[in-house]
Amino acid sequence: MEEKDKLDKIVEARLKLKARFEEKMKDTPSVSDPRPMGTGETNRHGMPKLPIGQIKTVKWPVLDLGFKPDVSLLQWKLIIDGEVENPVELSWRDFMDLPQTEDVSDFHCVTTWSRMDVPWKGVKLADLAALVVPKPTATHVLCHAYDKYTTNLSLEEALKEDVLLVHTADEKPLERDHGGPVRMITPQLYAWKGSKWIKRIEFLPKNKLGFWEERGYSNTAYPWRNDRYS
Ligand SMILES: Nc1nc2c(c(=O)[nH]1)N[C@H]1C(S)=C(S)[C@@H](COP(=O)(O)O)O[C@H]1N2
Ligand SMILES: [Mo]
Repeated sequence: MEEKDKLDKIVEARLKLKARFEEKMKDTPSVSDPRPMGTGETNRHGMPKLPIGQIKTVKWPVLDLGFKPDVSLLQWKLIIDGEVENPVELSWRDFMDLPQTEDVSDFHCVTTWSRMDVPWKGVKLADLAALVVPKPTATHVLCHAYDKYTTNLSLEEALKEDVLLVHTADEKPLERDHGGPVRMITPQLYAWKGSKWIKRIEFLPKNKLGFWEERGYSNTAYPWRNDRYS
């Protein structure tokens, strides 16, 4: 297939998928909450820039399970499978050939720090979903990482425009400390929902709790509702 046709196909599939989840997306608290909690100017989704209980940080703290996998670009692969029509296994090259997105967004960690206006570059999860075509029965994803971490998301959160698999942050290749070569970011949810060192995205027909979600963190993780624990 011609490169352009391939891109057109991804864009078309993404729009179809979006249409399927549009109403549910509009109802998610991080865009629709009538009484969001927090302070400061409003962010681009109409929520207070600093969510309740958060403190702005300039430095970027590092949080993990005590083990930082060392994944070379040659070894790196991304599996996307489960409840999809067209499972794929992407090499680094395949991944970098996909449509690339730049965005600037905020990073809210449940341990009460927020890092504002981070410039990112990567691939939209929605574009990856368009590539694999989730079955009509798919409702959630479980992300798996090279360090055995997992975290779960509903599709109405996962398919948001600002959910990216990033390889670049602050105009530099994403550091291993922060999940490089590639991590996910979830600017509208607490940052534990964004898997560092991401390895596999498993589409599921129902919700399945991830590592922290099984250990008492919230399933939904809405920063403007102080939704930290379940
Ligand atoms: N693979 C993996 N991803 C992970 C984690 C982890 O331990 N392993 N920790 C999560 C948590 S709790 C947070 S707050 C953020 C921290 O990202 P940072 O270390 O880049 O600040 O990554 C999330 N993603
Ligand atoms: Mo965290």
